[in-house]
Amino acid sequence: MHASVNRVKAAIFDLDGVIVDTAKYHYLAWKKLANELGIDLTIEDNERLKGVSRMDSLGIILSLGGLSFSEAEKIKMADRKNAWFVDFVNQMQPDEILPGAKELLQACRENGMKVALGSSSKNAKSVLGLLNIEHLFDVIVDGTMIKNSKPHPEIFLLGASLLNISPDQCIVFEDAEAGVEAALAAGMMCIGLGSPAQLGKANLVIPDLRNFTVEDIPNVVLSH
Ligand code: B16
Ligand code: MG
Repeated sequence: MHASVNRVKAAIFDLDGVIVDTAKYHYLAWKKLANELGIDLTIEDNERLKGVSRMDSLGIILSLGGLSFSEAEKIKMADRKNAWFVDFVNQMQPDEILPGAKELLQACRENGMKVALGSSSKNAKSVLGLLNIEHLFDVIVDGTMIKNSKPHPEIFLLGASLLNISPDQCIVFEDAEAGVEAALAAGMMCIGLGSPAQLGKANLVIPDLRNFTVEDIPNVVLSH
């Protein structure tokens, strides 16, 4: 008998907005920068920044205001935004891990699945360190390791390859439209966390991980 090729053997988790509520800190820091430039950054605009690299996010904000700057000026702006973000993150408490996230990471591991992080953030490792949850990941792929940020599939394909698992045996948890697109482009199943209006392309959309257990992962074969 052939094993199903789509048996899910690995879970790849986005960080901001999936494991920890840092998405709100990215928003606050970008909003502060945007407001200084006379640009209004709404919650709706912010959806376009989720999962997107720091410099690409700045590009989207500047285009909202119809502004353009030299590369050197843009790097200074992005550095200022990052300093504000890091200040917020350094004040974060371990209870800011999103409900259900740690339990799901642990349950995946206990059931023989591989677990990876797939985050566009260059701050991902320090955030995991602050929360003391690095040990829950077999592989960590972050914004320092990739050339193309989401919606490009590079981040998830690198995660699968480092785990040594075929992409069609991976499932991705994402809160961003760009992240859902990246997972699907990588040939992976994707569970969207948030609103179906935003994440409708995902195979399944749930509000958060609160009531989601390892048994709810489609095509998973549990070892317990
Ligand atoms: P940094 P994720 C993404 O992380 C964030 O969603 C996005 O808003 C941010 O711009 C990006 O990381 C880069 O972050 O400035 O810290 O390098 O959602 O892919 O975990
Ligand atoms: Mg995210």
